[in-house]
Amino acid sequence: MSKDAIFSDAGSGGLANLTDNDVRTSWSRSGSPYVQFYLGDSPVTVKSVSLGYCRNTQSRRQYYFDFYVSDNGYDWTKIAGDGWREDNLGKGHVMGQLVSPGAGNSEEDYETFVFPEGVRARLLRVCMYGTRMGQGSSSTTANAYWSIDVETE
Ligand SMILES: [Ca+2]
Repeated sequence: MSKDAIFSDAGSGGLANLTDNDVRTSWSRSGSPYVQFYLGDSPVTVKSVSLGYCRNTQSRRQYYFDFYVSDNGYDWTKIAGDGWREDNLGKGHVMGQLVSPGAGNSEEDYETFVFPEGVRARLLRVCMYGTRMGQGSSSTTANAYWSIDVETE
């Protein structure tokens, strides 16, 4: 079986920037893309997923997303974790930590989501839904990350 270790429905450009352990390189797409990780030919336990969020020079941001897992690429299960922040729009997504305005990326803007015990899968998707912008309910379609790290065992 030949599968890309990392894949996106929004194209492959820049995807390596998410897994290069380099805070200076990032990946961004507007709209509702997903980034998919191929975890192995047989299911592995997903321990956590960590996201590195990109800043906006002017406004604070909080990203919206969900994590889904699958064994076959057709049937997907949304994961809900203890203490994960719910989005402020009532759409049932997860909302990331507050990212302050600023230039460039920061290692501070990194958040780890510990999965419930017993989640095993061959594929994992981070489905992205844009960004809360500022303090109210305004949002944008920006999805911009400098890292996505999937920890398995
Ligand atoms: Ca990077």
